[in-house]
Amino acid sequence: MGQFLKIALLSIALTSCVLFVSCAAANDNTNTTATTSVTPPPTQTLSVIPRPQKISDLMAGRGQQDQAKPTLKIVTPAKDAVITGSTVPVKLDLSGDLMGYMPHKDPSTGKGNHIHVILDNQPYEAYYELGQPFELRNVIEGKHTLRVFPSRPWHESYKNDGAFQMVTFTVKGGGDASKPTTTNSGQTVANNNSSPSASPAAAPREGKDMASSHAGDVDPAKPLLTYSRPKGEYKGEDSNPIMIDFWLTGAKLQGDGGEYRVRYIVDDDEPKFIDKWEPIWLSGWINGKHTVRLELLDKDGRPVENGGYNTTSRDITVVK
Ligand SMILES: [Cu+2]
Repeated sequence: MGQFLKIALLSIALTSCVLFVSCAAANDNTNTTATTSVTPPPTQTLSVIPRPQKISDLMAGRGQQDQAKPTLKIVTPAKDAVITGSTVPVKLDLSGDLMGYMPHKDPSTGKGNHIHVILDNQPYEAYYELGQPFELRNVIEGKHTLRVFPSRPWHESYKNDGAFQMVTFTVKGGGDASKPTTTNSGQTVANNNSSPSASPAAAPREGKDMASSHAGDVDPAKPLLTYSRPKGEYKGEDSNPIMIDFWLTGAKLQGDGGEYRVRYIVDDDEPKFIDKWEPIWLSGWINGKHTVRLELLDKDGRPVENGGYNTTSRDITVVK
């Protein structure tokens, strides 16, 4: 660069500095630190909003269904069953005070009541037609847990006694740990990838954990937080607001007369608390990948340990 050009650029720079400082002074701005031209990343400010009107409208169109008290029974796998092979048939029995509640996917909307089925601490899979078989395939060897509870078309769970069921079972032989565990309809329920031959660069499936899926040492008699929503990808109007919903067993929250709290952390934001066992709706999401973490805390604010299941993080994607 020529000497003349350097001097010319320097004087332009100096002039702009002087102009910047005088402008700042004129605006009585006490912060006169020079700014850079780097655009800060967009920030996200989430707020808790009341139950959205469109969900209240859906509820109004469902008759008495939202007052139903559906109860589930896990017929198979039986409690403590030992299953040889890698396919685990899941058979559920739905009863209780149903008031018109029945799982079924409406072919025209792709929505409907369904059961959330959770293998170990993986994201749930939806089970819509209880009359049709539901299988977990390529389940890897070892101890596993299965959790189920009824849900609404907008994925809010029923929270009555008997709605939630959990069993522990063991798989002998098991599937190929380098391949995902799926349902009979091909949905991934666990990515496994615990085998050294599995490619570490394998693309994560939407909203699915990358960890292999074994049961933690879960004690069903101890307080247990079961993460349900959010998961996966949220598009268009489904991305505002986004619901957080979970199941609680053996623990009553402070706002419900108990001593526990649920802490949630979105991305690197400050921790927030849920003190009543109800879904919350968060609005203000920006496009991109987000992490939602739910934890069960005791009265002293300490995480409650139960086989590693009481702290769960999920990646979700928002596409507006
Ligand atoms: Cu759902």
